[in-house]
Amino acid sequence: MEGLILAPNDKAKDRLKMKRRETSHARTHKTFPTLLIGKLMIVALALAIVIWLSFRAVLPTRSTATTHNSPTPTPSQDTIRFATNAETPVAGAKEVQVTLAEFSVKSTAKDFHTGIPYYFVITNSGQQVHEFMIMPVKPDGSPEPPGVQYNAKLIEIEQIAPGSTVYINFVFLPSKAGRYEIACQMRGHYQAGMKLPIVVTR
Ligand SMILES: [Cu+2]
Repeated sequence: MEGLILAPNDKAKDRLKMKRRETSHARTHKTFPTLLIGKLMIVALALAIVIWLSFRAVLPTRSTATTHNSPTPTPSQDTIRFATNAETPVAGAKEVQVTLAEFSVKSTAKDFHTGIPYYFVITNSGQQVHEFMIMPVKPDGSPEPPGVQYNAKLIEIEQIAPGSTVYINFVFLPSKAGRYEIACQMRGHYQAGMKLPIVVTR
């Protein structure tokens, strides 16, 4: 606010101030490139921190997905099983034979109970590659939307070659009681009939 209303005898002082201000302005001009680089560095640093933080926020989800993708050697107490290799039956496991073909799913058991270890022996007796999935259906038995089915799947064994057999131990958790389908979700296979309703009770 200084300098808005000036007494005449203040004019000299004011001129002096102006001069000083000019000098400091010139000084600012001299250091301007340095200041600009400094500011840019701060902005870049802030950006780097923001990017790093957002990556950290995304990473835990990713690592969870990776964990689920890696086959577990022990019988599952978890909700999702991924396995492509052979397993031997755990003690007391009930064997269930599943046969995949074009385009059908057959199983020696359709009624399952929670808390019991099942040993699935899954054979692809067809000419094409198939997969073994256990995915939920609605309480009335109609399929959930594909996204819901896929996200809530209990087991997924992909890429079962023609003529090969895969083995997996699985325990249905009590919280997972409900209606499911053994299905193959390879392109068009589910629609062509590769689904079998099963029921899991407590
Ligand atoms: Cu299939």
